Parts: sequence; C-alpha cells; structure tokens
Amino acid sequence: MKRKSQTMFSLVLLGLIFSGVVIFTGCGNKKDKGPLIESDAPSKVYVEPGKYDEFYSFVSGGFSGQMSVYGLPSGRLFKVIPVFSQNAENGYGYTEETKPMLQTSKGFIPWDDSHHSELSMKDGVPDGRWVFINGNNTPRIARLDLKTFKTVEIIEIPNSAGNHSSPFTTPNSEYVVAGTRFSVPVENRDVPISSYKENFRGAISFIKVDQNSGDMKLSFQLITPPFDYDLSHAGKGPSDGLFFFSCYNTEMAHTLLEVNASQKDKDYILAINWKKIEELVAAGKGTDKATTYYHNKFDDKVHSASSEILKSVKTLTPEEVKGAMYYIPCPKSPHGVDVDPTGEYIVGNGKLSTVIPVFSFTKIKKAIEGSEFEGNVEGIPVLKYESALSGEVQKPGLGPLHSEFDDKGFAYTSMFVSSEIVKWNVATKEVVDRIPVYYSVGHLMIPGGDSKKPWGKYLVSLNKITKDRFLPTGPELTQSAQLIDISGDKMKLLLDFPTIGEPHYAQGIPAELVMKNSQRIYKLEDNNHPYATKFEKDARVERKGNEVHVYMTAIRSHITPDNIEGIKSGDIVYFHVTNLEQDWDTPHGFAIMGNENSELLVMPGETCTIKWIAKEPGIYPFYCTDFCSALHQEMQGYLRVSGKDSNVPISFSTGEKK
Ligand code: K7E
Ligand code: CUA
Repeated sequence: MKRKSQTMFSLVLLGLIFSGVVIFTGCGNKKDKGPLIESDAPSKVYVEPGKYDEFYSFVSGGFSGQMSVYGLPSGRLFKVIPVFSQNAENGYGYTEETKPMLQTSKGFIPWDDSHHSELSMKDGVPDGRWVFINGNNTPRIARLDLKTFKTVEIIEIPNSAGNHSSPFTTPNSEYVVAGTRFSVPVENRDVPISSYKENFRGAISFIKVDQNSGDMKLSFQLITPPFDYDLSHAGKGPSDGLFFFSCYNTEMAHTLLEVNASQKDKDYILAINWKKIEELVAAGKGTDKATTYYHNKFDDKVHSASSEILKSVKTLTPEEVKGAMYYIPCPKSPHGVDVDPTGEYIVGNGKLSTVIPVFSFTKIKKAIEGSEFEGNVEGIPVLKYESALSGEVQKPGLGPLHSEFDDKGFAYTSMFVSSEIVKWNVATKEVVDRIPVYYSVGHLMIPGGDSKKPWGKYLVSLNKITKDRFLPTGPELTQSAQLIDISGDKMKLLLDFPTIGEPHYAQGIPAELVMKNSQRIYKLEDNNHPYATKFEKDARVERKGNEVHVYMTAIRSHITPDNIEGIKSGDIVYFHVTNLEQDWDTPHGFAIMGNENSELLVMPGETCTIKWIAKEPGIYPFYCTDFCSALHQEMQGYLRVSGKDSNVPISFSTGEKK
C-alpha cells in the first residue's frame, strides 16, 4: 500500500509539473502545510521501475521493537527486520529456532522499544557489515548481519534500565556502548525510592565487538553518579579514544522530573577516555560483580539460536578510573551529543536551551591538562564551561534535539518545538538556512552524517507527528519521514513517506556497500540443522513418547510428507520444514489449522520448526502460505489426530504416485 501511494504521489507531482501548475504539498483548509516544492523534486526522488535506490536506510521501529529498511531517495519500504519483537510474518520469535533470541534474565520477553540503529564502522566510516540497535525497556543490544538482513545476536545489559544512550560505536566498532537512562540500584534490590541519591547508580557499559565474527562481549561497566544518561557519540580523529554521554537530571530527582529535573541551568556531558579504561582493565583493575544476563546468538550453520547465561560483570568506580572521566557543563537538559566529521567539535543539544553549545576537543584537552575545573561530582572533575566551549549557535530555534553533519562543514540540528531543521556553519556557528518540517522532528539523518565521511546529499527528518500529512486512518496515525535535498546552499523538501512504529534514529549508507554482500540462498549442503531433511526420500514422522517430529520438505509444488496419521490428542508435534529450493526468492510457507504461534516462512536451503499441540481428534489440513508457484494452491496435506488411547500407528505418505 505504501509503495503504491508513494509512486502515485510522485506521478501526481510529475503530472502537475508538466501541466505547469505551481504546487504546494497540500491544499485545502490548512494554511501552511509545507514550503513550495521545487519543480525538480519529483525527478529527484523518482526511481524508475526496476532501478535501484542510491542508499539503504535502516530505521529504528521505536515501540514496534523492530528495524525497517527503506530505499533513498524513493522512500520505498523493503523489509521489516524483526529484532526485539515477535513477528508472525516470518515466524521470528515463534519458531523453535528463534525463540532463544528473546530470552532474558527477566524471562522470555517478546517485545521491546528500539531507538537507535548504528552501522558498524571502519576508520570512522560505515562499512556495511553489521547494524546494531538498542532494546530500551529490557536493556539489550542486537546485532544484525547485513549479508542476510537478520538479527544474529542479542546481548542483555545488566545493572541498566532504559538502555537509551546506546548502541553507538567507536570509529572501528571496537566497542558499542550502553548507558542507562534510568539509574537504578546496582545490584538491583528492594530499597525505598526516596533513597535515590544513596542507593541508585548509573551504569555505562562497553561491549567489545569481535572484528571478524562480530560477536559481542560485555567488557566492562562504569558505575557513575545517578543521572539520566541520555545519548552518546564517540570521538573520532583527534578525539578518538573519548566517548561523550549527555546527561540530564543532574538534580538527581526521583519524582516529577518535568519540574524537578529542569532546575539547573546546565547539566553535563560526560567525557570518558575509554582507551585509558581499556588499559586499566587489561592491567587487572575493577571488580567482578555477580549478576545474571543472557547472550543469545543465531548460528547460520544450524539455522538456530542458543542462549548463554552469564553470571559476572567487571565494574569500575570513578575512583578506580581517576583521570578517565570528566563532566562538561551543558545547557540545559541535553539530549543528543554529536561529534562533527573532523572530530574537533562536540555539539550539545539542550532541549530547553536557547543556544546550541559547541565544544572544542582541543580546548577540552587543554582544560583537563590545566585542571580548569569548577568542582567535582563524586570525584569526577567538572570542567569550566568556558574552558571547553568553542562557541554557541545563537537563536537556533526551539527545542534542539539532535545534530548531524554534511561533508562541507555544516551541521543540521532538529528543532522539536519549532518543527524545523536548522543548518549552521560548524566553524563560525552562524545559522545559514532553516526549513520547516511536518511535524515535531526528533532525530534527523544524513547518510554517514555521524561519521567521518558524510554522504551529504540527502537529509531525512524523522517526525513524531503527521496529523494532516496523509489520508486519515482514525485516531492512530502513522509517523513519518521527510526527505530533504541538502546538496545545495538551500535545503529543499523532496518527499514525505510513512514509517513503521516510531522512527527515532536511522542510519544511511550507499547501496553498493551493502548489496554486493547480500546473500541469496542458504546452501543445502551447509545446512547442519539437527532436524534438516535434505532429500525428499528422507522425509518421515518419528514418535518419541508424546512428542512427534515431522521431518518435512517443501519444494515447488508439494510438501512431503503430505498425509500424516497416528497422532494422538495431547501429542506435541514439531514440524521441521526444510525448503529444498536452491534459487533466489523461492521461499515456502507452512501453517496448520489451530496453529497457536505463527506460520513459518522458510528460505531456500533453510530449516524452520514450529510447535503444534494436537488437542482434539479430527482432521487438520496444512498448507504452504507463500504463493510460490502456479500450483501453490496444491501444496497442502492432512494430519489426522486420533483419541488419546487409540492405536492408530504412525504413518505418512511421501507422495509416490498411486
Ligand atoms: Cu531523540 Cu530515543 Cu534518540 Cu527519539 S531519542 S527522538
Ligand atoms: Cu510453496 Cu506455496
């Protein structure tokens, strides 16, 4: 539907332009629904049928817990990749193979709230290997492999709550980080909430990423004053080795934060020298604290995930890492903290601030060396604001949230309250352009815009409110993205498109860096799934007590075995379906009547398992749910369930011609 309406939108625009009509993005009773669309806008977003988009965009799904993949500039949706939430469309989180992905120390958690996608980087530039995303509610970080566009790993973060300043990476993805938004007791226990200042603490975790396999390992955790650690970005170039975290609620309020956490004029940005701490940890510093967290990995060789339960985490206090953490005052209630492509400038985005402060790495370094401090918090020195400051952007707009950068020395800041994107010169701090967005922009994204090498052609505004921008769909409306051309001096609005869930953050990368690695099939010969059936002649049904295992194959256009008898009520039946196809884009599906979890969607060469409980005697049809061939409707079979005490033997037909 979305695809259709966007194409329609482009075509309508083209039509109007050819007929010489001047157009606004909307007409009717709303006065200001958008700036004048440039006459060349349609041709800039129109991707001819059969042609590819220039960029991939990986958009977080917010409260959907998933990630969605769009093409830019067309805004076409290609795929929703399930990460933290079950997905009935392809069985993720429902199949026996993927259920372990959603295991946590709090049990099986089939949803989350995901905010930030982050591409892996090499030398500070996105490399298209992996994309990370945070689970905010039950703190987790996931890694998706861009060969298969699948979630392949999820690690839980202990001692954390509201895993928001996550999963930003260091310039070579040595680490991804996870900072707690809600400070909680470390180790979590029963204490009065009024004992916040004494008993609650922040935890900032550094998760090591293996450069070959991508495997994540929780390396160490810094236990910090109980602020709300909101967002983060790594230093790069000269500032490589530092990690910056914005914090609000430095008032350490625990009730009515709306008022009580907005008292101070300035909160902080925490600068962490992670390279120094890495050395301290290697030298044996820190304490191993008992805890419990899950590490879930999907193994393509066996097409299955498994969970490891870990019992200890290395923690370090500010005292133990003296000289490796500094607070920088930042006005007021900062949200995003963003580092420019040169690595010299660090931008604080204070939601309630009337200016945008820009800090200088050179000055921060000098201030640390010269001990230009105005005090300390629990032993962590607080730098003098002026000593760290490069300058302030004056009158930028209202409610600055996030900044990204182009490759020409400009920054672009989202203004939530005044609903606009503001472009300013990083060196001079002068505002040079602004454009309204519809409405209430959160994050914004330029492909590579938080890296050393922005591809500064497009900017995507990720908006919270759409109101009158699309056809109404009752009280619940889509959220949306807007594509803006930033190739010239003036920003130009090109396109609106709806998004899945809430598009907090996104990442973009030139398509060729990803598509060249994209896998087409799973090789049957490499399928080491313990229940794989690689040849139709091996399809069978086996009983083990009250468990029945169906070794099933699917190929155009039959399922083997197709008739199954001898199942008794109360039996637990596992359908292990192997797709024998070895061509690209030939999935088969599987569903059986009364299926309580989800259907299966099995890719070529893959094996997937769904569990089905035989409840009542009767006949239960099963079939392929993916229209795979002209005789797709013939891909069906029957399963007979007999009474508990019946003596119908197990039998099945493998489709020999009778
Ligand atoms: Cu600004 Cu969760 Cu990154 Cu949304 S956060 S906007
Ligand atoms: Cu296989 Cu439809």
